[in-house]
Amino acid sequence: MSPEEVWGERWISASSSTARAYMQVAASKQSLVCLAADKPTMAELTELINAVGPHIAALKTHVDLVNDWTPEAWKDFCDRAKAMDLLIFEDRKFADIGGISQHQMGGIYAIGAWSDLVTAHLISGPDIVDGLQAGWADYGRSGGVLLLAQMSSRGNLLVPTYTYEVVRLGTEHGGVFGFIGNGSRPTELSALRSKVGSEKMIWTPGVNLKTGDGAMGQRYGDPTQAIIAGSDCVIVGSGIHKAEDPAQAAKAYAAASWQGLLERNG
Ligand code: S5P
Repeated sequence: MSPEEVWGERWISASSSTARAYMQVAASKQSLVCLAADKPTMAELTELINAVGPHIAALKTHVDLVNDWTPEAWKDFCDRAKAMDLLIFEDRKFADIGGISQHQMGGIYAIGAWSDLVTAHLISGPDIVDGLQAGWADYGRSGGVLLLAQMSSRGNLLVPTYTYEVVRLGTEHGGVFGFIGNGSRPTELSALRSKVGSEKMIWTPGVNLKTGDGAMGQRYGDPTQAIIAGSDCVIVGSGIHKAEDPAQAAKAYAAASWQGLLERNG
């Protein structure tokens, strides 16, 4: 199926070339899964991506939790992801003023040099998005920001009035790729989708084939239900990387997410 056939309105309304690139890869791999590669060593990260790369459409990293990080090993890892057509999404959850966020795209990790997407809170106001765009421009690159509109964790403070302000400001900004929504609660997610409209992406963590409560306040919902409710990508960490057979698990999440897209019908 062509991306337009399977994504329908979202494909037609997308204004971002990165969103289209994602939708194309997702359609060709029949997977709306972003792997949350939360492993502490470069060897484990490499082993994981080698095993699951064909079944995922994007790669999410937390560069600052890797114990043996080196620029060379990281470059190798990113090259591997690129060869598998994966967008690289650094989940840094920036939250500072614009100018500091710009410089935080640099530093030792040089996030602006290799990330295609980053997460940010909008708590400091909309200039953070310009700061992050300037951070990519410092490396002669561009990228997209995913704003946290909802969170999956229990007791979070992103109340609906805050969520909808994030959506209002974010939908107007060309540097915003989309929003993080709560994958564990389909009703909250449908409400978010109706506010966001069809142009921007919603990506959702808090997803596991085994639904219910996770460790330390994490909550999990079902991948198919999340896509039907309006998510465009399920972010899955432990469901894949803690499975006995991560490749088989990634395949199962891919199938569940794809089924959701077919049921949603665009
Ligand atoms: O609200 C959120 C936002 C994010 S980006 N809740 C989350 O869990 N995340 C991230 O998704 C979190 O940082 C982690 O990398 C991943 C969820 O991992 P899992 O092991 O619970 O699937």
